[in-house]
Amino acid sequence: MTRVFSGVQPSGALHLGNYLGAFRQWAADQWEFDCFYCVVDLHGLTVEFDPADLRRRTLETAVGFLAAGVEPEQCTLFVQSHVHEHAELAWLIECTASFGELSRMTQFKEKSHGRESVKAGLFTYPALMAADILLYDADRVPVGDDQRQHLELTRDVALRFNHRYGETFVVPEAAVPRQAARVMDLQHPGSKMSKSAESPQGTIDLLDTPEQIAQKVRRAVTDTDGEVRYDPEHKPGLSNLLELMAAVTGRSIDDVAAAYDRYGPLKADLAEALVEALGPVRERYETYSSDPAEITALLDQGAEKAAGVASKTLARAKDAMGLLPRG
Ligand code: ATP
Ligand code: LTN
Repeated sequence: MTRVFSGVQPSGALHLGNYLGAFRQWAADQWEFDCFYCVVDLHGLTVEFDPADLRRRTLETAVGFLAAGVEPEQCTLFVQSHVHEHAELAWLIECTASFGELSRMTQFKEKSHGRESVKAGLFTYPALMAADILLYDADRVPVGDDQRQHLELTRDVALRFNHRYGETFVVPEAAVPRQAARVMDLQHPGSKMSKSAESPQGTIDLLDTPEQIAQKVRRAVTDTDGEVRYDPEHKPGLSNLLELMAAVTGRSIDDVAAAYDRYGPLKADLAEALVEALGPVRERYETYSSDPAEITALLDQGAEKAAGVASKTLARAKDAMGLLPRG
């Protein structure tokens, strides 16, 4: 059966971009494929963090998966640091990837830009991500558009490793959704909607109330020419709203654009469609978060299952590279 792997960082409150660009697809994939979903807390160490916040957000992110409809009996849900093989394989990957190719990663360039002090782990981040994926022999990796380059690197490294040391890894493919692969910030439509956005008004949080959702959509930045037309380059704000409406209703962007001749009604209908789509997510979030002990137990089971797969792949990779096995 096709194996799926994906991960999300415990770096903040989950938002509409995460849901439409990632979680929604992951929840659908679980019925068709053998899915491994991971809260990548080790990746969370690559930027500034507070230890108590990290711990809390790791649990919240796991609840976010469940809220989005990921069912623990249907897939393997776990926390990255619970399976030590991730950190170990990452080192082997760091010794396979080159300094030059890691230097070309745009996420590294963006996140390190203008900073005085940048953690070494932020630079080697893609090696850890490649390890996450390769440990599970994943064929398919559903991610948003922003992660394409990391996936290309993972493929390059897997091919290089197999070529140098013998067939060891499955070479994965990115599965980027056709719609909503890049949901933009409602206030700054030139940037992607992000957990770390400057203005909270630009990001729709998965746990926003219907009133908050409606207000953020109403205040979304558009333009002054008043014409409803899909044109991301010249009309980024309005085009983002059209894309969101298409993603949330399953209609095509052209259909949506043809149905409106003014911005106001589009915004009103979009707010309503979002409230409807996110309502069940919020309800599930509340149900699950009322029982943290249950979440801990689920994550324990997930880690055990994940470790069973990961330990075999790691042993294979160490052996291929010529590391002396213990007697
Ligand atoms: P940040 O918001 O701090 O940039 P992030 O949300 O990109 O972080 P993750 O939480 O690890 O980082 O992302 C989880 C998934 O959500 C990834 O598959 C990512 O591609 C997807 N994703 C994130 N932002 C968007 C967005 N604006 N549009 C579509 N997909 C997104
Ligand atoms: N880099 C990803 C998170 C991530 C991931 C992974 C995604 C870490 N490891 C493995 C897919 C597969 C991000 O920032 N969205």
